[in-house]
Amino acid sequence: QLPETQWAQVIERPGSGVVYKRIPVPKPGPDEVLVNIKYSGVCHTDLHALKGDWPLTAKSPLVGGHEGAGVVVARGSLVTDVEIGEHAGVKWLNGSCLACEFCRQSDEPLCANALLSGYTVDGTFQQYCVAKAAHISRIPKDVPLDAIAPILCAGITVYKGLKESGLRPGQTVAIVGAGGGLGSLAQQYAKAMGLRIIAIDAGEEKEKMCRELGAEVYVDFSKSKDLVHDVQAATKDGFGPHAVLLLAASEGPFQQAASYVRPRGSLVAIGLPGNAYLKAPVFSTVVRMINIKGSYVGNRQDGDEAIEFFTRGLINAPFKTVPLSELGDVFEAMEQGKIAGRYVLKMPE
Ligand code: 8ID
Ligand code: ZN
Ligand code: ZN
Repeated sequence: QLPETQWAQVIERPGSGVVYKRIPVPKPGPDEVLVNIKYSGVCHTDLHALKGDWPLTAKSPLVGGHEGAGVVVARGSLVTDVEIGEHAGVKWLNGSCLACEFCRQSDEPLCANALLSGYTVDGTFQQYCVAKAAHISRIPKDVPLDAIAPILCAGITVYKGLKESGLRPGQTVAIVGAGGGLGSLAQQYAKAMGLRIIAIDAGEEKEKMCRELGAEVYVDFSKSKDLVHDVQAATKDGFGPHAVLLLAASEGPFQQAASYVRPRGSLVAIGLPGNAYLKAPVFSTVVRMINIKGSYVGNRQDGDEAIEFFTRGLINAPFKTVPLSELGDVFEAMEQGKIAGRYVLKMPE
């Protein structure tokens, strides 16, 4: 009783825009499930994929999207632990081999054979999406599928990044790109973890949102005359934040954060601007004992933990819902840096 065709947003060739059209409903393989997506968040990663920003080849034609929340409607013959009708999340990590050293040590995002939703396999900007059963996230039935969608990439990623930062309760985190999708959720996770927040982004709409989400200080990078000074001055002793979460989709802050982080502090690079480099002066990085690292989504356990923070009512970040057909407009607003928080697409009935 599943339909033969469905609505989807398709990138037909690299560099083309998205086309809203009907395509066939895919069939799950033996170890896969088919999820009837109800809502999908729009991540800046989807825009990077559209623009071909990264040194990583994407599938073509491609259905993007990797924050999909919906209902399991079919399963392959080897799938015994997922029931039809269960609520599930489809994430960036669509699948991994589960057998390599990284998978065995629960670093599945590092798997050389990982499948990436909305990049190397079709993602969640369609009504029916295939995912490896081992990698879907279970979503309790009483959780709203629109609000949980952004947790499936943005939430998991910032939660993992905060753990990777080594921050402890009472310490201060600077969140760069605090007004965006990842940034809005990072503030809620940071607050729930007992951290103090310096939010860095641009404009008054984002400032208002950041203050509501838990930021003690907002530094507007478009207005600040001396960002390094302003960020350090936001801490009581003037030594700066204990860690910096770099969530911006532009290179500038990746060159600057080492200058304002606290001695012995950490920079956690999470944003993925194209063709960008991290830069830090060797001398001060050594004598100030700065730690610089990357953090990439999260493993299955991180995913479940991030969802649990949400189901416990600790995570409340704003999102706007529009129909799947309006994805092109969302990308345009995102390109211009005009989105405070996240957009979530509602699939047609
Ligand atoms: O696993 C990962 N590492 C991972 C997971 C998910 C997303 C990485 N990402 C990457 C995306 O590919 C993207 O590069 O994180 C980045 C942010 O994704 P997003 O939160 O979905 O993007 P957004 O909603 O557009 O927010 C970006 C914010 O950065 C601000 C913008 O104003 C916007 O609010 N920003 C920029 I662009 N330049 C800034 C600057 N110089 C800045 N904020 C402060 N200083
Ligand atoms: Zn994402
Ligand atoms: Zn593997």
